[in-house]
Amino acid sequence: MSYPYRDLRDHLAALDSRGLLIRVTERVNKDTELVPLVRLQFRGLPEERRRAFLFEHVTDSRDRSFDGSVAIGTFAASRGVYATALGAPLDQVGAVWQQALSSPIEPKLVDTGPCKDVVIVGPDVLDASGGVDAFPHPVSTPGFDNAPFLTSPYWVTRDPESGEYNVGTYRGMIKGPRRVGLQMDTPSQHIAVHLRKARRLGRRLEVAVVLGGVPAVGLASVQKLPYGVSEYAITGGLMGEPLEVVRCETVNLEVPASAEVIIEGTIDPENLEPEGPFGEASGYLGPRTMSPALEVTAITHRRSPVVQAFISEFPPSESTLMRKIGFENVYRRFLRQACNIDAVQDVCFYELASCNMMFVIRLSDPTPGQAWQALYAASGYEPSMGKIVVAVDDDVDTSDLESVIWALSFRMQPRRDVRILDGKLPRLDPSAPLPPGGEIAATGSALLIDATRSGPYPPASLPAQEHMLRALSLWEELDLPALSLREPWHGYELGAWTDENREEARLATLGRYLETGLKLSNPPT
Ligand SMILES: Cc1cc2nc3c(=O)[nH]c(=O)nc-3n(C[C@H](O)[C@H](O)[C@H](O)COP(=O)(O)O)c2cc1C
Ligand SMILES: [Mn+2]
Repeated sequence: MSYPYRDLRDHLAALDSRGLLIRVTERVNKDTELVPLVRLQFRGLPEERRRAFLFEHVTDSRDRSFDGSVAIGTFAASRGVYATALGAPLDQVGAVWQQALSSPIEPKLVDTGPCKDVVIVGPDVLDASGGVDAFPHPVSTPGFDNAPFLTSPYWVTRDPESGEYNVGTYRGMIKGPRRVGLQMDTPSQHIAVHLRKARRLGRRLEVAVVLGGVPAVGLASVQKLPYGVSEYAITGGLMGEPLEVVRCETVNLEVPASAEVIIEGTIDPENLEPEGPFGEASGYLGPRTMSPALEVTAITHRRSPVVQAFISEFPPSESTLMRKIGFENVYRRFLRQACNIDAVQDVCFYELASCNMMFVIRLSDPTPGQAWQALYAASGYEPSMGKIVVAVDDDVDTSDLESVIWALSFRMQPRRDVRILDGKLPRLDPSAPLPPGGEIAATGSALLIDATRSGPYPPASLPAQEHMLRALSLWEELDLPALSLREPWHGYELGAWTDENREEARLATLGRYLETGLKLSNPPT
């Protein structure tokens, strides 16, 4: 299977043909109206009814009009939108990710591409064109954010020592025609590693910020991959073919050929300046931090560019849904392959926990020790992720939090089954103790909970499957309302059940319970 899109525009056409795109032709102000309109569907519609938006007539609070449009929610307004971006049926999303992670494909260099339609180089020309501010970047949280931020950028950099590529999504504050602030959540972000190395070598770091292009780049760019794994190669894995890249004008970097906008420049790793605050996936405004800034040397773009934004901030959002799907696949593979825990079936992340704070690992018949192995290993993948990590058995439906609460309530004893680990990075967590300087430090902790059954259990107390199946046909005959059944929907044995229990239950279904009554009377009469 090869990837169906050459660029973002092909993907928008696919969304449109599936009824998943809302085109807005009315004038909409990007500084005040645009994101609030899209936000409403995340506060007022169920996920399956949410759609992507394309704003075709964008203005701003300075009464500017823009040659181009704004696309938002186009990767993950809903699971259907995400599957469309991946170019796969909904039930194949996991399989495509597992394939991409196990079979990356390196990008292919081509001579030129649509991202070179317009080339703007040099400080004076950039300033005269408006530079990065000439594009309709929306204000995400009007009333609280202090600027428009790039929310869907792919920051392309190379390891200053090895030359290896990294592509990561980090928000960018629009500070001037030639200046974009870079915010890094944690020192473990890969661009932060590149900046530390550049600083040690006494060099500036070359950067290209990509907007748009084939959607697969963006799905890889927000993914938590190990350091040294190239997101370009994972993009190729997702596409089943190499990503086409072109050379930049002013920096030694290659970028997706069909991108809408490329912002080239360098960062002085010695220079930090205030950035933010900005609405975050924690559901709160994030702090103002001292951060580096990109000094722009060139911009290249397509004619009438489609400027993409991710709707992020308060969860659930496009950001949390795309990270949920990504993380679930990365953690599953990590626990099963790298950590050798075959009992792991899947890992579920929760959008209201920003997909960083809480996750539940589902294990099938774990052997002694495997639940703790999975809990410690999952906690070890990334210092800023996993404040609450829970292990459950495979009869728990992790996508249904009520089912998780059932496991926590009757398969867990706090004194025996809970551990608290120290040394986590409390990312965007206002409840965490702040060290005196206000700098991020490992002052967070993690709660690990083994909520798997610790031994044989009595049966789940629902009627046995044959009786529930019979009930289902009766239900239909009686023309009762359509059901959507929750797991579990019938009883099943869990080890603690004897031949005698089984026989007594059988007799009861045959109406012969008085025989059991007699047996259980003292003295028998
Ligand atoms: C909408 C959105 C915004 C994000 N903003 C930031 C950000 O401002 N800073 C940051 O460090 N990570 C941010 N992330 C998370 C990173 O994209 C993620 O950690 C990714 O793994 C970074 O790439 P890396 O692992 O190569 O460093 C954001 C993710 C999304 C989906
Ligand atoms: Mn990376």
